[in-house]
Amino acid sequence: MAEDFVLQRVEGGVALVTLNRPQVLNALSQALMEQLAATLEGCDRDAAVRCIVLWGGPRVFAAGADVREMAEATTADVVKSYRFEQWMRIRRVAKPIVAAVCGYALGGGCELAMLCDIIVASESAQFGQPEIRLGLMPGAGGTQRLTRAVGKSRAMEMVLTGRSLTAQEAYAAGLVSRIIPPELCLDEAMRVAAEIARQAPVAIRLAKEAVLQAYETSLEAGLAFERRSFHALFSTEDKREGVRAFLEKRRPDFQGR
Ligand code: CO8
Repeated sequence: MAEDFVLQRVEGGVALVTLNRPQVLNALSQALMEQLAATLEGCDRDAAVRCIVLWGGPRVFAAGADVREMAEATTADVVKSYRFEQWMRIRRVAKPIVAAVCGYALGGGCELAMLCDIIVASESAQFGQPEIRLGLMPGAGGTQRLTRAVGKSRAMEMVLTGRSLTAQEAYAAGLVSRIIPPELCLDEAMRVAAEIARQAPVAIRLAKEAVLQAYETSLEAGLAFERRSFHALFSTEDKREGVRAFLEKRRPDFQGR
């Protein structure tokens, strides 16, 4: 029987997805990444799920790619491997993903947290790209997403020295949206996700796409993308329901139409 490296449960519109290789600090083996990509794609297709929380348990988020697995790999092996496709599949998940980061988020672990849409960090969180200490460099977005998130100088220092950011430093740099005591970190991420899950699903989807466009395009093109998405929402039932509920001073009941 294959091991369950990824666990999942759904409650109240929120899917909680848990990395489950605690004995190796959730090292991101290809098997784990395959299960993770498939699980997140499943959540994306599941109408009962409106938002996803990804966490690695109370002690660690993920200590990076599985170094043992990479030990003997050659350039040809990694070029031919399907591992980058797994990351692209996660990137294509349309529903919002909130990362709840307790403890280490290193290397691929930091890159995985950054692939999520919001990072809620425990006071114990540490974010780093230590690949340089292995004679490597980040390979799943670290040089790009980290630089956009924390700025060139800090990203350069982290990537070139392997030094980590504490939760406080990550918060000050804008990498994470909030810092929470360790025992409350998951609850807080679930609360944020539940709040997102109550919003209009089509608006949420277009809004996530529009924010991500800020990474991809010029300001002019991003503004045009935003405007078209804004226009599109005017034909949804949820827009009518949201506005009517506001005027009638009641909570909206969004149906995703
Ligand atoms: N891979 C494999 N096993 C790991 C990893 C890892 N990344 N991290 C920890 N482990 C294992 C250890 O080998 C150890 O196993 P064992 O008990 O069998 O010896 C167990 O987890 C516990 O680890 P430690 O005893 O080392 O725990 P400590 O608390 O002493 O240290 C650290 C914790 C500081 C996190 C330490 O484990 C460490 O430095 N880990 C490696 C961190 C690292 O270098 N990460 C980057 C890896 S490279 C990478 O992520 C490239 C990403 C590119 C992605 C591209 C994909 C397409």
